[in-house]
Amino acid sequence: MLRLFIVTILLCASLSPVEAAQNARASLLIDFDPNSAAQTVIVESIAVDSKGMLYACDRVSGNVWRIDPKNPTLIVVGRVEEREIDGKKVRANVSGIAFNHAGDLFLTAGGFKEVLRLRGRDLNPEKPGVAQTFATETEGANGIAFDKNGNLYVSGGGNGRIYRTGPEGGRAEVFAQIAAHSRTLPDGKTQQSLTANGIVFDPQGTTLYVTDTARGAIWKVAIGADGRAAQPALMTQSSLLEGADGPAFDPQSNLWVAANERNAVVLVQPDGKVYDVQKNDSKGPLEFPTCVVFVGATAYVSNFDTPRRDNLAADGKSSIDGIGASIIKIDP
Ligand SMILES: [Ca+2]
Ligand SMILES: [Ca+2]
Ligand SMILES: [Ca+2]
Repeated sequence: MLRLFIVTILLCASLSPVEAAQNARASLLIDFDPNSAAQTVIVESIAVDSKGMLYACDRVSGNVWRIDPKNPTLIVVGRVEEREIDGKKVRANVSGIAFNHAGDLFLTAGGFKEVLRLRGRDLNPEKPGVAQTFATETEGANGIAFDKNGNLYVSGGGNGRIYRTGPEGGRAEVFAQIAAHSRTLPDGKTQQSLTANGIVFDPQGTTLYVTDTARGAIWKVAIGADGRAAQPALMTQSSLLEGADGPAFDPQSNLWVAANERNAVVLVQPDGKVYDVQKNDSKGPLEFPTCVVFVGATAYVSNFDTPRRDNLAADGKSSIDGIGASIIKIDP
């Protein structure tokens, strides 16, 4: 037993970070609806608080859940409510979710063209808080990130914009622009034109990384000392990145990206080289993954389970294979 342990340690020590990631084990953390594999729950992204708890917002029920990765059950701690707009019920359609340094939770609401906020004190299982408007004029609001000064950044999906507000929110301004691009997916009909999808800051909080789902690419937007954006620079483009979303840095400063179209999670080295970490067919554990977050060296990935490309079920039209909306854990 001890020998096995020592051999394992030596083996791990000799692995490169890429090999270690590729040898990591992917397993289910939580199935959002154990009674169904259909899209009864729709979760695009996960957030992590300072204690390593996970948070997710379901578009269908509007519930904001807290999930303890050590004891994974769904605890409702907040709510996102529908609105009546021009006589119709409109869902917030939350895509991105992130905490700021003060411990408040922010959610991008593409349905409202807004960013919503839940104060940390209102994330309460006894009396779940209701998310309120924080930033406006964020059309297509999708990814979300904060810089080291607490400014809020929001991606605009298909319009390629990166919006920004100060730490107090309010009307967003266009901070940077990823050039438009559209691509016909292998099904011959779906147009993929999301050029500004998931966003994340580097560990220094000074360069914003943008996943370009349409091109299968990563852009870097450096922020100068004057707070202005440099021209977006293409970091890398790869067929492995088709469907890129939900980026996160691992402890070695490699960027992990959910490649939703490919049912894969990929690793992008600082030099731009791209490798598959996990990839599988429509049966999972990855089912159209859309977001990666880290707690220590463990990656958590949310499954959106859209019926497309490598996630298309055996029936050729649904995503009913696998278990549906869920969170997957990738252990080092
Ligand atoms: Ca399920
Ligand atoms: Ca996204
Ligand atoms: Ca599925």
